Amino acid sequence: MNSPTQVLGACPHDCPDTCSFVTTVQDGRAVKLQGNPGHPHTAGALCTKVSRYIERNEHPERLLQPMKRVGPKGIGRFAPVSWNAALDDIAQQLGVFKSNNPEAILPYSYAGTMGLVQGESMDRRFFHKLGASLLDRTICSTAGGEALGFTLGGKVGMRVQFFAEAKLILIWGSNSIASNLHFWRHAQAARRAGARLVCIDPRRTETADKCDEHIALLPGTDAALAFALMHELIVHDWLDHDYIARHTLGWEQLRERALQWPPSRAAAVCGVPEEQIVALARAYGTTRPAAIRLNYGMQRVRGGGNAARAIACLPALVGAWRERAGGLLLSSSGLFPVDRAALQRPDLLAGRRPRTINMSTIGDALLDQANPIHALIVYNSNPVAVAPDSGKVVAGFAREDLFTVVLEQFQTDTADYADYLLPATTQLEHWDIHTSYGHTDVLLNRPAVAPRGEARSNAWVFRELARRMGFDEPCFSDDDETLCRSAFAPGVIDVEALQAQGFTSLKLPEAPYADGGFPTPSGRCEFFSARLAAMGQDGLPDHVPNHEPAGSSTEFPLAMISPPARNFLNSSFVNVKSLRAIEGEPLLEIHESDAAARGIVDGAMVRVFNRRGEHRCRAEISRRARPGVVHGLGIWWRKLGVDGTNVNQLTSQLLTDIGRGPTFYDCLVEVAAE
Ligand SMILES: Nc1nc2c(c(=O)[nH]1)N[C@H]1C(S)=C(S)[C@@H](COP(=O)(O)OP(=O)(O)OC[C@H]3O[C@@H](n4cnc5c(=O)[nH]c(N)nc54)[C@H](O)[C@@H]3O)O[C@H]1N2
Ligand SMILES: Nc1nc2c(c(=O)[nH]1)N[C@H]1C(S)=C(S)[C@@H](COP(=O)(O)OP(=O)(O)OC[C@H]3O[C@@H](n4cnc5c(=O)[nH]c(N)nc54)[C@H](O)[C@@H]3O)O[C@H]1N2
Ligand SMILES: [Mo]
Repeated sequence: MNSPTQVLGACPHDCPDTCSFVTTVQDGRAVKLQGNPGHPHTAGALCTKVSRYIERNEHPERLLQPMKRVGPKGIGRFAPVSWNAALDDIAQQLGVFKSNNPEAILPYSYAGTMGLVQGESMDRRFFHKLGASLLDRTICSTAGGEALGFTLGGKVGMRVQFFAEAKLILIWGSNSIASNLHFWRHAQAARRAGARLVCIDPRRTETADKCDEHIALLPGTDAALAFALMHELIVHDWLDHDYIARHTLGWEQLRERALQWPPSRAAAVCGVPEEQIVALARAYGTTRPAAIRLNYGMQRVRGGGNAARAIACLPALVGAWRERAGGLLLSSSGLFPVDRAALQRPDLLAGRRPRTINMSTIGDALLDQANPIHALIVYNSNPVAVAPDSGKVVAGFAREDLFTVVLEQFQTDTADYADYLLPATTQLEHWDIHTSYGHTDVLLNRPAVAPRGEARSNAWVFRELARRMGFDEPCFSDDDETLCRSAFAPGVIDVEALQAQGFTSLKLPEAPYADGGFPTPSGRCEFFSARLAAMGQDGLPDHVPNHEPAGSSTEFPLAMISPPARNFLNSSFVNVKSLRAIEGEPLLEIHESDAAARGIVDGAMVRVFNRRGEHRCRAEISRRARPGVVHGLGIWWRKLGVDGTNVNQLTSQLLTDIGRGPTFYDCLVEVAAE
């Protein structure tokens, strides 16, 4: 037996924490995986899911060889083929589509890995050169992200570690304990030092349980709450007039709008007691430093963009940005100077401007006969499970005339519809380099073990396809390590530190907007956005009601939200037995009054339905649910659900006000006992 070695890696998953981990390797096998104690943000601790990453890697159902469909689409029957045969045939078929109309080819990918190499390098080069349709990657964060861009100038904000020094923390639209555990550490440190924690979330989450106060507003009413807070800041003069005068734009107009929102009006819209709003405003107006951890849970509704803009105005009004422990953090990803032009090579489009297809409406896009998609290459995503309005998504994927290639680690719901299913490597088996949307460090992931079976990295697959299609630019021969090196221009990050310790921190000011200097066109926090106005939109934020507001329909009287389950990561890990055992089965949390009105007892099988479809699962009468709102915790694999559906059978393809995002949490349903 050789002595064990330790390999530094990075968690690839779509989570703000982006942990640094250490894999212990013995005789070519990963025997232990732990959080890196040397990385301050990870602090040696991993979440339950990723501490099971070896179980996921060694899973008996890992895909180990390329396969070709046998039998009808969707039943998931495949026969093994060689890599050469698969790649030759795929290249040949894509070549035919390319010569007719390359825009009939569509890549579909998201953040199955957040790695810059396996997620947005060789793949993008390949599709740019091909002239394929472009994909608008909106499924998660564009509503809030673009909204923040209009107000603050980008995905920028507080440094996460300084939350530990705040005296008031609003956790707004986030279940931090489940989905941002390493932020929660800082929030707890603050609380131990006397800070007050307020959770703003329709669901009484495990995070809400541990906060000092929980404001259980109705889904999609966050802007109304934010305006009522502004109203109180104004009438009590809890404003930082100097900061407003020097570092904001559009104050007079915003003031006028906010004055239309007395707490009583917001209380009626939000469905919460007026006193709660008044007390929150007082706390926010009189506590220093005050920090807001905004998160994407609040922007998956029609008015999500406007709500994010309204909330992003608050710190400037009270001058919270003056201190390093004050301000707001939605995402830190805009702080990383990634050289995307070098990684993705948009110049390979050579002046062509292919159409763009919104990934959040893939159901409609696949069923569109006027502008057909003939070939789909899916990687780092499981759209059949995660995209809204699954009835349509499934109908699209089931088209016999659609040529579908899926690169995957497992046979997901999407993989079942593949013509070719290609085995992908995991994070223990490939190179990558990572930024983060919750902290400000760059991480390097070295492969710890050899790929299982014939698994190959995404970048390898696109390199091989490029070669077969005769793409002979030198950039198509860059190997994965070279791709890692091209993510940042020379001198931008400390490469030596990155290689030695697995991470390197960006050099950033502690309180980035203490003296203004926002990355907006005006350099100010733009309450009023001339850019939005020029697009024909409201230049000021507003409360934009849901497409399907709670209480607006007698036929479908319940609002359904479908936030992530703690032990899954979107639809990843659902197939890891030890984690699935904790989650049990697909559940619908419902308040006892809503259950009683329908004759539903705890644990009963129920039908959840609306005009888009029906989903059966078990009901749990739960103190986590408020009256009028039910929770279908996601995102289960359809094939593991009761009748082969999950919550997305009910969600709609309607989009957000800003950012063309999905509206998963803007969804009315009715529930019936079986
Ligand atoms: N364990 C785990 N961690 C994850 C994920 C996972 O699936 N599982 N997913 C990862 C991904 S992809 C992302 S984008 C991030 C998501 O990170 P967050 O955006 O922080 O998502 P959640 O923590 O699920 O928080 C969503 C919360 O928003 C609440 N919510 C729903 N509608 C509204 C609303 O209208 N207003 C307000 N105020 N709150 C609302 C939900 O009840 C839920 O508790 O987490 C990442 N981390
Ligand atoms: N109802 C409802 N629906 C939602 C949400 C919700 O809250 N409610 N959340 C939405 C959000 S925030 C998001 S981000 C999306 C997420 O949706 P997706 O981005 O599709 O995320 P996952 O479901 O985790 O699927 C990622 C897949 O990538 C695969 N993968 C991982 N690494 C690699 C790799 O290196 N190579 C290849 N080829 N494959 C790899 C994994 O095995 C996994 O099957 O879902 C959205 N859908
Ligand atoms: Mo996400």
